[in-house]
Amino acid sequence: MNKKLKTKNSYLVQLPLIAERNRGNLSFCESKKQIPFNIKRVYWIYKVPVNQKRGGHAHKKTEQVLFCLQGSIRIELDDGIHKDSIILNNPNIGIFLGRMLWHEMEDFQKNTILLILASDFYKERDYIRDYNTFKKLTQK
Ligand code: T46
Repeated sequence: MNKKLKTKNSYLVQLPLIAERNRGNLSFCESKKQIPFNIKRVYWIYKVPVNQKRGGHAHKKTEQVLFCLQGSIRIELDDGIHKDSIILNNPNIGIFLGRMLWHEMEDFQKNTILLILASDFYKERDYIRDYNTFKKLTQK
């Protein structure tokens, strides 16, 4: 069951979990199933120093799902009106980030690994990296 959040265009993605006694766990996701778009890009973030923040931007069109495969982070979401603060610390539960959501990742635990599935190729022009610009666009 996916859980909606206060911020628009966002929800928690619960993946299938195959937990086998003595063999460990397996989770999976597929395009247009657990992931609501065709995956065009995969990237991962790791070896982030504790106390370092990342993110601090919104995407005009790109949609993404983030999974914390190891460790823990807090992700701060802001749609211009509502805010959410979510801890990601379960490889089985991701977060869908749709368009126009300001997001910051912080409180990285040591050795955290974040995996991100994206709906589009990397395009710097898809980023809004200035918060005031983001605010203006979301108040329209
Ligand atoms: C996001 C959060 C969750 C590339 O060349 N290709 C890529 O696919 C990506 C993602 C980044 N880059 C370059 C752009 C910058 O020169 O890598 C550098 C670091 O990117 P950035 O400072 O945007 O990294 P984060 O961790 O702040 O944000 C990243 C993604 O960029 C962003 O889309 O939503 O993770």
